[in-house]
Amino acid sequence: PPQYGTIRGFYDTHPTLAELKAEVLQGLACTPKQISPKFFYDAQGSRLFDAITQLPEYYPTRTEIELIRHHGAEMAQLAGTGSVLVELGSGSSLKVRLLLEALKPAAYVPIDISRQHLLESAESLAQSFPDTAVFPVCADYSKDFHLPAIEEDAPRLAFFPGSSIGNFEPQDAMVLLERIAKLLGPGGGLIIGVDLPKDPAVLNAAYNDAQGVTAQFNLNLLTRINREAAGHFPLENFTHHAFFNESLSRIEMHLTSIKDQTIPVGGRHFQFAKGERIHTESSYKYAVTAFRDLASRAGFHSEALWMDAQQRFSVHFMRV
Ligand code: AVJ
Repeated sequence: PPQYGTIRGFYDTHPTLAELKAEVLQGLACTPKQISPKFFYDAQGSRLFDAITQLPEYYPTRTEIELIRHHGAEMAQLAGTGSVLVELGSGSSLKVRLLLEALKPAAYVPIDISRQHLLESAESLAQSFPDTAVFPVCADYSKDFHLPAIEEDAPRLAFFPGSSIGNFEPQDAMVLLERIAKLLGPGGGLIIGVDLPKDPAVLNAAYNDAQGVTAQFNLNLLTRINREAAGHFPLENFTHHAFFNESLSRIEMHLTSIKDQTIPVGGRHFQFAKGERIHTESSYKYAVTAFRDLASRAGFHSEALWMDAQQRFSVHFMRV
């Protein structure tokens, strides 16, 4: 029999070293060079991201938490109780704690790419909510993933906070939302956090914090590639660059080579010109109507919207 207060099994489809290596090599061979932001989240990257969420300049996390604190009861009302709650990119599972009391889901399925971080958060959450069956799934949700077969007839609810949808190119975001809609089925609900376009100074500060934690987070990608994909990046030869691209309504993060250099990675050699960049992250910012249009193309209609007084961040309730 399942033990209460602990996780109920663990579905591990963490990307393998070979997959990481292949994707990294492929990205470095592109022009311009690019590496997916999903690779930020090794153990150290997950810790650095948690540190980012505490920074004075990084408004998204605290703004979204306030929205959930103030409107969580309404969100739960729309969602209904007894559902299977699936969270994409659950990280430390801190935000979902604010919803669980009111939601009383039959089961909670946190999905994350960061294995150790996921397991620790899932265990801790299971202890706090002994009546909720917790089934962690380690997976790359940007690819096809499968859910454990639990409570097959319970309605499903997806929770996708943090504006992580903004890390996808709009077309890919639409495809991911379509997959979520399929996973939920007709009538299924989605609570999704979406960062809003705003004063570029506020956006630029959020991704260029004074303490340099975001720079460390970005550079940690090279440390990880050195360790896991036989890379030889000298960290001191690359710098963090982040800026708001207004015409595309996205923050871009890059790692910029400070000089001409050749870097061996996984047995291959990559040439970098001085000033050449690796594009490591895009973070799209969607106005309310722009996001509704995108989601409606994926089969969702909008049922509710919450924003803070300064209109920095939005949380949508959508239904298939
Ligand atoms: C919360 C993963 C979407 O784009 O704001 C924070 C990650 N990158 N600082 C974001 C991030 C740099 C983040 N996501």
